[in-house]
Amino acid sequence: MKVILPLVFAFTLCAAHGDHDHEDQMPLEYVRFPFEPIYRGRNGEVTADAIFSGITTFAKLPWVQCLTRESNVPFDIAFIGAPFDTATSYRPGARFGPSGIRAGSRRLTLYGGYNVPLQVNPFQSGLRIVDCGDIPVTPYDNKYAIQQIEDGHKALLQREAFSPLGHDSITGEALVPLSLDGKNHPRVITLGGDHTIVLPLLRSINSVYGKISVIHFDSHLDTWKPAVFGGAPSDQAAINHGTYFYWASQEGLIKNGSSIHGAIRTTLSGPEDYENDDNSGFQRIEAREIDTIGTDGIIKKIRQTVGNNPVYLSIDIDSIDPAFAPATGTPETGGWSTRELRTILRGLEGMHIVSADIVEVAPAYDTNAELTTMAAADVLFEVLSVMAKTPLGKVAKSA
Ligand SMILES: [Mn+2]
Repeated sequence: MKVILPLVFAFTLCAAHGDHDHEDQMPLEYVRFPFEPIYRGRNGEVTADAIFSGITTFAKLPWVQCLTRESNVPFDIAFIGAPFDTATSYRPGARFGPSGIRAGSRRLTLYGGYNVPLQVNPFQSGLRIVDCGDIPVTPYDNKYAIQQIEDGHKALLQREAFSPLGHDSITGEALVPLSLDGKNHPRVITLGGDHTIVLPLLRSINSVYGKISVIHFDSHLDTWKPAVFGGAPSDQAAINHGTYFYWASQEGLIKNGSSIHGAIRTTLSGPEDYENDDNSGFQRIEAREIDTIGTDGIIKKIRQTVGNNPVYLSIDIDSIDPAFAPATGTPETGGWSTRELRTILRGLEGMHIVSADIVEVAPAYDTNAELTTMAAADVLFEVLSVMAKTPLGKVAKSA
């Protein structure tokens, strides 16, 4: 089996890419076909590409220049980096998040990528999954950078997906898309960046899905009023990684009542921060609730709140305890373990996650063992697996 899997994967990618004219613009063979033994030594022996060698994309997926000369290449799920960290309140450094997370993801396909608890291999699910590199983001002008992120995300999200939606697994009926325009759009997984990037990402999501439910894992609320978080000395300073959900709510991007925070444990300016959070449309799960209701109880709360609504998933790496993920902008003790967050994410199977992100990974504060970037990559492996198992559609008559 171990011998066959890599060849199957290589064939799948090969077939998926068909005869598009971008073929000769793809980078080195070992990036396109991460398992395929392509190098033959002088005696004709085959040497498999090693997971620690080569140019690092997320999980060694094919690199497609989605925003520039390969903008016509369709895909089903794309990873894209948003290296922005100029709206952080404490430790900067998340601009290196995308490259750090990619480095932490190198080993994801070492054994083939089969997710045992979810019983799926997202890399062999038939979906075309690519790494689009990073959105160009200026570190000199936040307003301009936020626009760049929105435009870059829209450029990916607003195209049509590579694969058809397929049929409902129970009834066999054809699925129809959840989008406003009735088209089948791809899913985008963004590698942050500080959490401010979610404001332009939600603007992009809004252009395809309208008001969206949000699942937000974070030790912090991020719905703070600008006067409370940062003091808002200027209009631009008022948009930062503690206020972006306040603005998203003000702009009508968030579906009230079916959005929820998980892993909250921040201190507050006062109880009124929770009133403001209520007004921003969120329910809350405190980090400490895991001691009483466990991961099952947390999954249940999330599913009851969000239901079958299309949902955007935003994961701050600081939802995980700094013992497991120290390399982040504003660490808070008393968080969930990496294992607990991964279990909770697997519990989202079947939910309509339209796109996702992981943010606030600042590799400079990591241990030599790369704990945080590895945790971020493994968390995304769960998200990718859930996406691979759940088509982004509904049965027409339930519309
Ligand atoms: Mn946070």
